[in-house]
Amino acid sequence: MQTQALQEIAAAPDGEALQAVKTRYVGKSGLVTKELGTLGKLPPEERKARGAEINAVRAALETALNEREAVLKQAALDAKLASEAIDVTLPGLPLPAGGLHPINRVYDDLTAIYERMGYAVIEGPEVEDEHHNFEALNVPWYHPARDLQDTFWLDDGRLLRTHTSPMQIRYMVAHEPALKVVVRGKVYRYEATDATHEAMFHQLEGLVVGDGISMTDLKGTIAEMARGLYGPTAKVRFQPSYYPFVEPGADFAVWWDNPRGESKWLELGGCGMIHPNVFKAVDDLREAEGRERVYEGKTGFAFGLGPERIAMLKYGIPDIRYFYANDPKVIGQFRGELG
Ligand code: FA5
Repeated sequence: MQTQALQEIAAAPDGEALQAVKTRYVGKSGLVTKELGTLGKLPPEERKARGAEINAVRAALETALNEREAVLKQAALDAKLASEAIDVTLPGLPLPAGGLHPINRVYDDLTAIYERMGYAVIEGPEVEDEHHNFEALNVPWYHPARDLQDTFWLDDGRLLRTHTSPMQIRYMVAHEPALKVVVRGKVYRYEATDATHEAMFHQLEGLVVGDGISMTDLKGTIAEMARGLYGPTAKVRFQPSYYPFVEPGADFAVWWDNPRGESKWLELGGCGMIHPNVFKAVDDLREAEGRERVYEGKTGFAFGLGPERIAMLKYGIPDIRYFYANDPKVIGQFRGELG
């Protein structure tokens, strides 16, 4: 029995099997235990020797059981550790990294150009009032130009700004000339979208006010921006246009001379010399706040452009709606690069 039991102990593959062997031999009703129970039936002179013999078997089995248990426990522990082991020589898991949105890249290019020319860079509120978005910009409520910029109105009578031009008013009310500033930020228009029009897009607005500022300064500034964006051979084109807050007004385009063979005139935005009515509206607002009237008689220019147009060509993105659809296949291409 001992030989048989020792073989079974040695062959037990895991703790459970070992426990079964233990129960079968040395458990309460195990084979060895039962053998001890038969001692009483033996004649007294045989009992002692037989008892010693059975106890020796029992001790041998218990020793073997304990040793086998220790071996199996260690093996189980080793297996668990092996399954949890980390190979520190493997390459690390890639961490998801963000990147600058293409519109912010274009903004950064543009603002760097204007900062070199001494402009301050500011932002302003996206929720505006009618007075700053239209009225003070020489667009009274009955003016047909209001239809050109269909508006999202809020319940309280305010609106989502349709352009960054209201910041011309806010900046001039708060600051005295001379000044040079560019505004960056989102604007909103209630219009059907297509490949080149979104209901939310961005603008860069420029404003320069001082004494003796002329159309020549405006053209030189736009040309300097074009060279900053597209290199020393960049060309600019101005065409007469109408915006109520400038006179004269123009639209400007930049020659996009591009290695992919997509060279063309890129219509970028509108510009012009600040209309005297705008300076008057600013002085009225300043006066209402107890500030000095300082703008009448000044001269200045302003411009506003859409960075989406620049980004679409620069990065070869055919549809403006890709910028804001949050499709990782588009935006993911700009991941990890911060330049
Ligand atoms: C304006 O918004 C004027 N405030 C610009 C201005 C400022 C003129 C200062 C004179 C002086 P306009 O509506 O044309 O103008 O828009 C300017 C530029 O914004 C456009 O040339 C175009 O690049 C961009 N833009 C206009 N509408 C959209 C649109 N729905 N989606 C994307 N870009 C647009």
